[in-house]
Parts: sequence; C-alpha cells; structure tokens
Amino acid sequence: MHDEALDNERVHCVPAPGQAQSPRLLRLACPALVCEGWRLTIEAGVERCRSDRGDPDFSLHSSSLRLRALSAMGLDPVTVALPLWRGPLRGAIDAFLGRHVALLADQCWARCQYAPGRAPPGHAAHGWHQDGALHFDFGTLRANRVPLRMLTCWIALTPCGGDAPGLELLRTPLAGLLPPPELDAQRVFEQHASAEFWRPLMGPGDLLLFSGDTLHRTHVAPAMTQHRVSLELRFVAAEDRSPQLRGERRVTLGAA
Ligand SMILES: O=C(O)CCC(=O)C(=O)O
Repeated sequence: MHDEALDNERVHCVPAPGQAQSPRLLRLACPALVCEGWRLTIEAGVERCRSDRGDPDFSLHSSSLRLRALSAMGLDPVTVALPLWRGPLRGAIDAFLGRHVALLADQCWARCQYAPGRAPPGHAAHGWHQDGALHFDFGTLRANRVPLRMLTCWIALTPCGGDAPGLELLRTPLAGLLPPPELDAQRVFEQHASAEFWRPLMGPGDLLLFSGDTLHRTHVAPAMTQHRVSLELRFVAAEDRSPQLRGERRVTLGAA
C-alpha cells in the first residue's frame, strides 16, 4: 500500500547544512516487531489515562501521551531516539542541526487518531500548525516570526493515510511562522497550490522527518474506518539557546 512515487524521497538525500529541509519519508525505519510492541504499550497507556484522568502527561483533547509517561513500560524517549539517530536518521539530522544534537525529551509524544465518528468523547484531530512555534508567543510584537530550528520525526505504528488518519504536510517549508488566523483550513487551502499538499500513505515503521517550519495537520477523511497509533520525537541543536527552549529538558545525543 505504499506510494512508489514517494520512494525517491529518501532520507539519504540530505541538503547542505543551513538549507531548508523539505519533509521526507523513510520506509521501514523501525522493525515491525518493535513497532507492534510500542503500539500495544501506547494503546494500554492511553486507555489507562483516559479512564484514570488526572495524568498531566495525557491530553484528552488529542488522545496523546508524553512518551516519558511510558518510560517505565519500556518506551523511553531516549531509548527510542538513539538507534534512529545512530542509524537511518543520522545523516539527515546532523546535516540540518549539526553534530551536537539534543532530543527535546519532554516534547516526544505517543498519539492516537480516530476515524470520524469513532473518536472518544472530547477528542479532536490536530489542525494546521508548525512545530517550530513551540512556546512562541504570538501576542508579542515581533518583526519576524522565526520558527525554532527543529526536526520532528513522526513514526507510524499502524497503517495510516488511507483508511486511518495520517498526516498532511506542505511539501515546501514556509519562510516564517504563520500567526493563528492564517492557520484556518480554508485559508491554508487558498494560499497554496494543490500540488503542495502531501498526504503520504504509511505503514508501521515508516517515518516522516520534517523541520519546524513545515506546515502540517492530521489528515482525516470521512471514508476512513480505522484508528491510527503513532509516536514522534523532536530534535534541536544542542547549543540552541532560543528563549522558547528555556526550561525544556534536552538530552544531548553526543557527537561520537
Ligand atoms: O499525529 C497527528 O495527527 C498530528 C501530530 C502533529 O501534527 C504534531 O504533533 O505536531
């Protein structure tokens, strides 16, 4: 069920340092058995949080759980990130962020998304946004809205994009952060040519790597019948001193 045309967009085609990073897809970056274990752990964790409530690491609205909440169950953010950074993602991450890379350990998430009409009460899909807007205060007057220089690694743990919700991304990163009124779905649709929108079909273990300036949202369509489980990691340069990152727990992955 993979879109063969997308297979050209491999992680080993890295841009020169400092250039924009278009979103790219890497097939089967994580082994299927490992993904299945992660999926089971996440579903159990999300269901437990949904009935217990009160866990600050759980968002009822997005059926998302910070990965750190699953550390004791073997799904620690650093344990997930290290083999990817040492393995298939290293060239792409280092080319974009430099050799001293840090994981934003508290901004790593496990997520469930549901087919329309099958979502639990209170759940909603993610609207258009840029991850580089993390902790950005749009209320302050700023000459330019500079996104964090960040990479998000989004891993599908179940088939998605076809019969289950996936991601929709703009193929070209934007020059700056869009303020909230410009994130309206109709407005985004009007501002970009249809060829710019990308809804990859993904299977367990496939991953998307995209930079903080990439506009994206949950892709959910009326005909979908299945739910999806995914997880995501966020990387920055270890030396990044942007004020938005103040207080964030960074785990440096090293430069070996
Ligand atoms: O998993 C999704 O559907 C959306 C997640 C997302 O866009 C994000 O966390 O930045």
